[in-house]
Amino acid sequence: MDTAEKNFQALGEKRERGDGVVKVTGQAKYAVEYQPENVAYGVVIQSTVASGRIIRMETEKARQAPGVLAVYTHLNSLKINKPTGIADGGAAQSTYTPIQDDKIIHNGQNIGLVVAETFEQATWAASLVETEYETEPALIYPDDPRAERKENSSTNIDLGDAHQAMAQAEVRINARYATPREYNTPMEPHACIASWQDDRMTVWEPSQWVMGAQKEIAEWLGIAVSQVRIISPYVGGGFGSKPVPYTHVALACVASRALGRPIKVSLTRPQTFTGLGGRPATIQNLEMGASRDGKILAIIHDGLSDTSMIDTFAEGTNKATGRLYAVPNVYSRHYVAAINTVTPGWMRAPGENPSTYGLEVAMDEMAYELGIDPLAFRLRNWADHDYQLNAPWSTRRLKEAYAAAAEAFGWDKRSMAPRSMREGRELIGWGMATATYPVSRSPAEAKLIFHSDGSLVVQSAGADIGTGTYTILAQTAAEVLQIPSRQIRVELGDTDLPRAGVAGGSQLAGNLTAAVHKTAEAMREKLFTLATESPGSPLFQVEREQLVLRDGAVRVKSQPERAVSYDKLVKLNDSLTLSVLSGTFSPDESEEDRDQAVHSMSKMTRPEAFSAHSWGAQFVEVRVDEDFGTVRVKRLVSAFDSGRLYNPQLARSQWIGGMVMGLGQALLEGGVIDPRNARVINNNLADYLIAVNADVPEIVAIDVGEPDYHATLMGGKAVGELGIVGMAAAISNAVYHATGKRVRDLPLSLDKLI
Ligand code: MCN
Ligand code: MOS
Repeated sequence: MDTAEKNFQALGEKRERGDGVVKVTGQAKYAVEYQPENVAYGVVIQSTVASGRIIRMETEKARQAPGVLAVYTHLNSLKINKPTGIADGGAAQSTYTPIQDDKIIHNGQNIGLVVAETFEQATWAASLVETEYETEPALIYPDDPRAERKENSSTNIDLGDAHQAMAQAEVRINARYATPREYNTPMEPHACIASWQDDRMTVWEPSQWVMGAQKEIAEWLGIAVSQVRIISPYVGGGFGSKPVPYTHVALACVASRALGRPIKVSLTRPQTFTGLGGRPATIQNLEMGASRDGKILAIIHDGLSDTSMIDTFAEGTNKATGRLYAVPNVYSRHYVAAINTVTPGWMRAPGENPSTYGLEVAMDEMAYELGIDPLAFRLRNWADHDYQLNAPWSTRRLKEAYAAAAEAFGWDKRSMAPRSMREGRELIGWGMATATYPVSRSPAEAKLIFHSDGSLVVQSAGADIGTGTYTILAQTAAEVLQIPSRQIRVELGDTDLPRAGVAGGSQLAGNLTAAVHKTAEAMREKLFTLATESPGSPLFQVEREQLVLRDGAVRVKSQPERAVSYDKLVKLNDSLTLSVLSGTFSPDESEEDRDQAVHSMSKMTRPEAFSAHSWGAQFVEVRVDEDFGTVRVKRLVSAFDSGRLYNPQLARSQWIGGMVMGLGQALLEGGVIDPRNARVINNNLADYLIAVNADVPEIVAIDVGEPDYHATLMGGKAVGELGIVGMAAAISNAVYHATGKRVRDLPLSLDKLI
């Protein structure tokens, strides 16, 4: 028993990723690595202008090229129905349907698909298609006064009387902050295989949400959801870009149905920059008023993000504004501006990320205006409850986070004045910011199956996009059923498996550990029943209360050697397997309601009586070369409260992954749009820079959380997106401290510092 216990590694304990070995040894198959028989290859054609319409498309040369099976454009269109957008209770991020008409709304729009026997033949043929356009002037920048602006009222904040309080404030700051279009750039580009067979569509598609994909594809094709199967066991990263399929998937599906062959469509890296969105550009104006002694009295905060001509995607720049500090008067609005761009979408911490960029740089500016240490200024405005929601916090170990990170960083050795710390030619800058991310919840199901050899399988349709879902679900079942987590096989990412929602909004870990935990408890009951009610069981007619599960067996508590092992119970069950399907839906919920919950985000909720969020404190040291303006990040030291950690090793890896992505956002990332034609110029990983190993310094990530059972059943809070929140602000603040120069638009490239 002792050895088993040692290797147990149940929920809350460290262990390595279960999918690690299959990934690093190449055994894990990603979507386009499947090779269905008779597969053909599709290559998309993208528009080269941003606005107008197609007046001529010459496809004959392409059709005649070797190996070509078909060329689909709006001139010989295959029908694709409009999908329901996420905001309206559907799963589609964009309602754009390709090749249905001649209209061009953004540069790099998918306007055709060439299908051939090989990828090379399709690529060559696609280059032979000639397209002529009638162009119209494009709206390129979100602050173009001609761009239609819509208020995104769901994020309005009206607390107290901000305008009056502002007028009375002794100290005021007012500044404009901007972030550029940013791209998710997962390692695995977007690519799928669609296969229509026997009136069913099977799609291998890298997905953060297979049941959302299933719904959107069924809508595109005008077929029942049950006719669509999505297979996505492994995903090479998504970072918010793979919650839903995009238009190349629609094209693959209709082409497969028309040709009766599986079709593989892989976007090239450049095509991923316009085949889907990325984080929209944002512009915010933030005015803050405070008393001389450092109490914030009012915030007036207006933000803007860009969206496409046809869909409203809002990157709420005020998501954190009313929440981080005790500010009695807040007025805030967020607007979207429609321009000629692909519909933007989620990217790690949509909303919270740019919101804390503006707010947390403004906090630093105000701290300097008042001459108060930036950390002390934040503590002076400590919110003992959620002012915006007027609700108590579920847990908020942010003071502990500030203290732990400040101590580990050595913040007390900082001198306040800009340019006051240096080593040789290097200016040293120390900066900090606060991080936060909300806890969301959605119901889910899970199935547990014991086989007659005693092995256990855990099933859920949910995704593991590199986060650790495989591992923590094994750990959850291990804890309840008392078997080593490594002996449990977890199956994920397939619509044939039990219902689950999106790996998005940093909620899947909480949702699925809860569902597996409930299901494992139901399994435990079933094991007890079999042990006590099967005449062939050695524990026949023993009182249930006297039983426990331990070491792979049902045992009598007082006499642990009196036991019946799980494999025996499976046999007593008179079958080869013993399975339980359960989860966190309320038992009276209908099948339709359950379907709706996982095919849209309409059943996603936040804890009600309490305001539940994860928290963090991010501290950074930068070194700025005085002559060249180059910024190097020297140290990242953060402390986080994500409640209970289901696996501290994996949570840490998530946190530091977010921090590194924030470093890239601060210093490197930004789409460059050609002002002549609204084309993304740096549409590849050579020109669109993301942080690489050489950019990343020593990282310290400290856990200060404690279980929060108001937040989730298993006590954990959000992890996946937390680390990126506030990081760009902390780096900006450090650069100000080093140089005395306040840069308010990302990225902090050296041209802005010289
Ligand atoms: N975890 C934990 N304790 C908790 C919560 C989580 O130990 N209390 C760990 C678990 O290993 C869990 C992981 O953190 O698998 C992430 O859990 P969670 O915060 O619930 O996030 P999701 O499972 O919903 O994953 C999505 C989230 C989002 S929204 C983005 S964006 C993002 C992120 O995860 N994209 C990622 N992290 C990513 N990591 C990788 N490698 N690739 C991506 O695309
Ligand atoms: Mo994450 S941006 O919510 O997929």
